[in-house]
Amino acid sequence: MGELRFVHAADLHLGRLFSGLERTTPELGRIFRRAHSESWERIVREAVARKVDFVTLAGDVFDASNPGVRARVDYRDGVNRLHEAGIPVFVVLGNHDPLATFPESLRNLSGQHLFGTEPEGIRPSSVEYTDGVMVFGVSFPKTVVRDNLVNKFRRDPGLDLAIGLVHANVSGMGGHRNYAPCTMDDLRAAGMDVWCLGHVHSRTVLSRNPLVLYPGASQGAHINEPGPHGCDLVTVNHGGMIGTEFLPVAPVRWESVHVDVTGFKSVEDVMDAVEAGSSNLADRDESVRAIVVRFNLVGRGAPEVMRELENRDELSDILSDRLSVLPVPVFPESVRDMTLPWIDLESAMDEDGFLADFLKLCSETADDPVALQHLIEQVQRELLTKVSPGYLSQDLKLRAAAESDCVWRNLLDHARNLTVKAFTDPTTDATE
Ligand SMILES: [Mn+2]
Repeated sequence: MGELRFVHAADLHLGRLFSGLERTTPELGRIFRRAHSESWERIVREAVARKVDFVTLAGDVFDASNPGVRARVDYRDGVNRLHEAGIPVFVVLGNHDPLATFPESLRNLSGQHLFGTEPEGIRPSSVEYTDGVMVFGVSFPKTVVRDNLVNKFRRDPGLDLAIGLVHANVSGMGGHRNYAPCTMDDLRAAGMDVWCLGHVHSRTVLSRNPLVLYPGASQGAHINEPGPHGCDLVTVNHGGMIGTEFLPVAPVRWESVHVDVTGFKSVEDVMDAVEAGSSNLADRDESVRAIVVRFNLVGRGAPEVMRELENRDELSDILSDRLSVLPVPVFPESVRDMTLPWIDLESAMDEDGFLADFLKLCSETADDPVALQHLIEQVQRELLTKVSPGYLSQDLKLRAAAESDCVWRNLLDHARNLTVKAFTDPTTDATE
């Protein structure tokens, strides 16, 4: 077998719009509206420029099961460009774009192989020695798939290279709906050399041999999908060695930035610090055209400064104006007050009254494993019934959180600080 290279991408979510980014300039608005499509255009450009043997897409190509015209046209244009360059596309569908409702007009595009709802193996016609290489895939028939799809895959004997393509949740990865669940053992048992997966939106390499790869969503969609996003270039060399390289393509980057406001005398100082913290965020990533940032104010701010910062809308407007002219424009997603209360918590605890009782309760709960566990269970129960797991912050990804009391202590501290600030008047309790 000669050297083989292909691009693997997943979770393009074409047609998805960012919510909450309406208050921006027309230029940034256009970048935001086009971000998901542009990430797909760049995947196509990378594949053509690198003359890869084929492209694989592992589900959630579209954000909606009935995608709009623009998303359909953008997808079709990409497949056409690849076809003109002699690069076939292998596609399986996921929970956002299951086969039952996949647009008729896109089912039989030239150069596209759309897998059905039973696993099958296809030999890429573009690859030399095609007999030795097969791509196996299966699509979601409908949105909710509780079956183990990976168990149905079987490698054909005599193949040099078997690639499995599926939208699935391996080992109940936190923060994602448990569709098409499977385990690492299931993946190994199927005998594939490479598993090209989709569903988990942050890039994750679960194993090198066999290569088990989630490339992540090609464009992060919100603050809990931060950092670079893109696709992977998978290479199989003459000796059968398999490697993969991440290619960043997302034009919009999400980031959280901590700004320590301790010692600042004015809101102007805070603005300058925020601007300084925004200017080098995309230093080494030339694919980024705009950055959306959540600013977390930390430390202990002077009461008069913090009071002025309470007008978040005005603050966001000013930041928006100042940061949109940076070389890589920055848009403030929000400004969060994570600062410490103005009062001294230790001495407040020694006094009488509601605040002291509240502080004692917080402190006792943090120190008592049973009480902390009780609180964790209560919070998780509330969150799980009301919030989609994708929107929970990294700290609340339940698997990690359950194993780490430290995460919960930090959250408890944060809740305590917010409550104390709500109950204390900075103008009378100013201690600085
Ligand atoms: Mn997805």
